[in-house]
Amino acid sequence: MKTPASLIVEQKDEILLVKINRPEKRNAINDELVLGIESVFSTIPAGVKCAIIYGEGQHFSAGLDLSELKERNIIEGLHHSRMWHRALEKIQFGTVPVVAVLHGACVGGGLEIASACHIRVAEQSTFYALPEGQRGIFVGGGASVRLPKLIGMARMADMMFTGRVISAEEGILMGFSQYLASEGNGLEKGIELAKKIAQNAETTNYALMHVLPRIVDSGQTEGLMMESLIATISSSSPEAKKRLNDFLEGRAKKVGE
Ligand code: 1HE
Repeated sequence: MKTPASLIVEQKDEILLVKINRPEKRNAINDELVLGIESVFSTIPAGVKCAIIYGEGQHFSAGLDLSELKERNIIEGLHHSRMWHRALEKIQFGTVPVVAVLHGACVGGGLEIASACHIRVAEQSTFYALPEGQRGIFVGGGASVRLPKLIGMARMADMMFTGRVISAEEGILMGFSQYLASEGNGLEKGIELAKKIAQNAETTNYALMHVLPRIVDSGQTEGLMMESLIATISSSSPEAKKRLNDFLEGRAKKVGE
């Protein structure tokens, strides 16, 4: 796995911890980091069942490294945006679910990375913004596709029109993050969730990562057909049959246990 020093990857049993490690620049994402993210999420080691992405220092990420942006021409700009799309697709449509653990600034491209993950945990200090509006640019790392699905188009447009900053608590209410953690405890919460995710049948995690978003993007007729197909595939697996028998014979946990 080829990773720059600004991306630290550590495997703990079934969980891969991926840390953005550029705190002196507030984890601003330069090209090296984008390519590192693409490489890590394209080559998840065998045995890993869930990944966590988080940031070193006071912030998750200050977004795109603006110092690399100012000299780009049109065609370079297009290739750059498509590079982000490629890398973030590896997170969203890779081989394992990814939990984002957020704190401090989660802005611009940082918010785009978090939006590509499957579950978000926000520490109290987290704040969300899209400073692209104020910098005279537009989002280029997939936010216009992914963010409206989480918080709605009007809220995303407001963030860019007015520079609105969203707090961790507001982010929960808007649907951006699914869990709030006290300061310093986000990673622990992320690991707890990752361990649960790792226990699922792999076909269920696959369906949630790869089929559910396609169903949401399609019309009702195609969506319902895809649902029937994946429901039948999952329930026919030996793993599902074992889990169903375990419940029926009193060996499995009840809901909420
Ligand atoms: C940076 C960046 C950056 C910090 N690119 N160097 N993102 C933004 O517009 C957000 C810009 N950053 C900020 O508003 C603030 O830095 C923070 C609120 C995130 C943090 O504030 P603070 O007081 O903790 O740090 P700082 O003093 O502002 O920054 C420390 C250093 O990091 C400083 O460099 P230094 O050499 O003077 O020490 C900053 O210049 C540097 N730094 N953020 C480059 N973003 C796929 S397209 C996505 C498009 C976008 O993401 S646009 C949004 C960009």
